[in-house]
Amino acid sequence: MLRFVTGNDGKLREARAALDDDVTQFSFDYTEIQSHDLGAIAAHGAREAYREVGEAVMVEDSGLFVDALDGFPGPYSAYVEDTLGIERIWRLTEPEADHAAAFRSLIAYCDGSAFGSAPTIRDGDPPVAIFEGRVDGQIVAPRGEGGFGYDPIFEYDDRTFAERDPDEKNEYSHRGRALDAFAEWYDGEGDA
Ligand code: ITT
Ligand code: NA
Repeated sequence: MLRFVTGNDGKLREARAALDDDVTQFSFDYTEIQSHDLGAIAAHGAREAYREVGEAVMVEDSGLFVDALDGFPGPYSAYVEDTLGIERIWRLTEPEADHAAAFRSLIAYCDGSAFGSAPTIRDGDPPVAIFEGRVDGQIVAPRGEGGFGYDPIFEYDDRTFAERDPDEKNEYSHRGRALDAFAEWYDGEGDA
């Protein structure tokens, strides 16, 4: 059983679709530190959540990086979604020649132990294992009813993420890729 510390139902749905283990939502309002480094934000949250529950926890921090906007909204994606909204991000990008953007996902896992072979380990107490996923696409006018957040304005291979079901989105998405990297490691030894 894996505790996913998140208040975002879309993230939870995708983690459940991607991981064989049963994933439990754990509500804990960890401190989201201000950083350009999504891995540092997730690692800090995972450590804090682990100290609170004393059991294995997973935290995910993600964001949308628009090239023509110098990577905005990036680490501020959640705040910008709540304030400007996704339609405004499309409007800001529309006049630009380049509509390229990337979604990035950083998963942090902490179970209080030190890890031998995770792809990336954040030293500190306790150590945290980090897994990353990224997908490159285009910002477009909103289309589709599925997904969550910025999905209607993120097009990958002629369709937006909001035009795909969770399994299909996981095949290509930043989160799907980070979850795959996590699962490969976790099924091997994270669990042992
Ligand atoms: P947590 O409780 O897990 O922190 P959150 O929604 O606050 O949930 P983040 O702090 O990681 O998540 O902020 C991520 C922002 O990027 C948020 O606005 C999401 O809607 C957006 N986002 C992340 N992944 C996305 C995806 O797959 N599709 C669309 N939007 C996404
Ligand atoms: Na958040």
